[in-house]
Amino acid sequence: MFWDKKIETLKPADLQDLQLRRLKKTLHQVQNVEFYRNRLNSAGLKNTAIKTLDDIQKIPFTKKQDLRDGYPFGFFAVPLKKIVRIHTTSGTTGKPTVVGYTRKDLDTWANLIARNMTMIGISEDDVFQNMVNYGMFTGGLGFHYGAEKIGMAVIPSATGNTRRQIEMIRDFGVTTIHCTPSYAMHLSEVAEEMDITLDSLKTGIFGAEPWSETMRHTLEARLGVTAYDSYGLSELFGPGVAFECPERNGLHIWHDCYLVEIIDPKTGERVSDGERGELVVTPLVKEAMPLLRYRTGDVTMLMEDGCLCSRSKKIQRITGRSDDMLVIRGINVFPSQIEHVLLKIPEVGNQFMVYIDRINHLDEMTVDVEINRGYFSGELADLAKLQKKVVKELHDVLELRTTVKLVEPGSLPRFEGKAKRVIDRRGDM
Ligand code: DLL
Repeated sequence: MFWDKKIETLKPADLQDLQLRRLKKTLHQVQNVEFYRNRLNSAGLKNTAIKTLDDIQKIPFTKKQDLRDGYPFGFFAVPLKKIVRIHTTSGTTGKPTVVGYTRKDLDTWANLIARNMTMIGISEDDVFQNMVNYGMFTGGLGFHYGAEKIGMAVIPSATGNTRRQIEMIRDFGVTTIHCTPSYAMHLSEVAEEMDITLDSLKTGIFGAEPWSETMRHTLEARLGVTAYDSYGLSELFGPGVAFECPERNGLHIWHDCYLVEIIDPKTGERVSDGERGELVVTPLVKEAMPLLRYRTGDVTMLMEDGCLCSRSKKIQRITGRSDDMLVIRGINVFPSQIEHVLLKIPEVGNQFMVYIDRINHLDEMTVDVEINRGYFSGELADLAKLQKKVVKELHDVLELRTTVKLVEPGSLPRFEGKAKRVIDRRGDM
């Protein structure tokens, strides 16, 4: 199950040769970007300063804020007439980040997506429903063209109208779906309400936000799919950067296209394989918008063990972002940890919202969580017991006291794209 076997299974020495050649080309390409010309000049780095892959550590990091400051086209390394597509990130704070693609970039990107889908056995025999936003978000068009390249039947259903989505899966015999894990959860709830079992489904590709192993099991049981994790970010084309193989134990990140470093987010120093830190990537194949040592903000580690599939080093599933990690009364909390705890308690549903407030100078975390009627008696005494149980389980994992409110099933917001389950109101006070 290889799209490009030679490249996907390159021996380490050959891979390093290729990476170094591509890195040098990238360094040449960034000279077209004023930001990088100035950066490299002021760091005293001539082109000849980078002789080995390790020399890359001499180059300063590029941060998301740098890209924002370059709004809109400051990071383009080719004239606008060579750009054939523009995407932007959602930009939760400040200006969105703009990403440009040349024709060659779009082809490279589609090939990467095809690599990922082929790796998990998807072929031209499949019927693929792409249930993500088709606008500025890279997940829609990114997967669309990769899937078409393989030759399967692609249904560009995008988001919304969940009942219609479910009917299409049933009526068109859809075998593979792609969406955020939160939308997959919602889809499974609506399918249950409609009393429809989605028998044709085999594979679920889920990504664009962190999700836990518990969530994987829940989605697999409810939708009857094998669920795969897909990772990417707009600045590195979009989806397709890293993907699980059938082992489903870590994601293969494509080292021929992305030079990977893991750093301690505080010191900026590299950490060893097997140690957790922030993922920093230098893309090696981007034409329109080359980047050097881009800090993704995502927390992961390079895994030490090889993989049965003979592809190269994997990264661990992303546990969250170093920058949206919550610090509550000094304790670091990833929203994915909260989800992990809640999904293990059958009496509560899989929908929750977290609110963080500062009351009398103290951080307070409130978790609203839906009751699961199927598992819950409805007795008031049991309600109090359940509430205590959720508080305790959260405390055991987070080492943090929380206020838990049990709410009616169906009363919390549902999400079509990335879920926004944490509302930090501390800044509002
Ligand atoms: O989310 C691209 C994408 C689309 C990936 C579809 C996978 C599937 P952005 O909107 O730029 O791009 O957001 C990128 O989302 O830095 C991570 O913090 C987070 N993220 C993406 N995939 C995963 C994942 C797309 N599998 C940001 N696990 C990244 C955890 C993820 N977080």
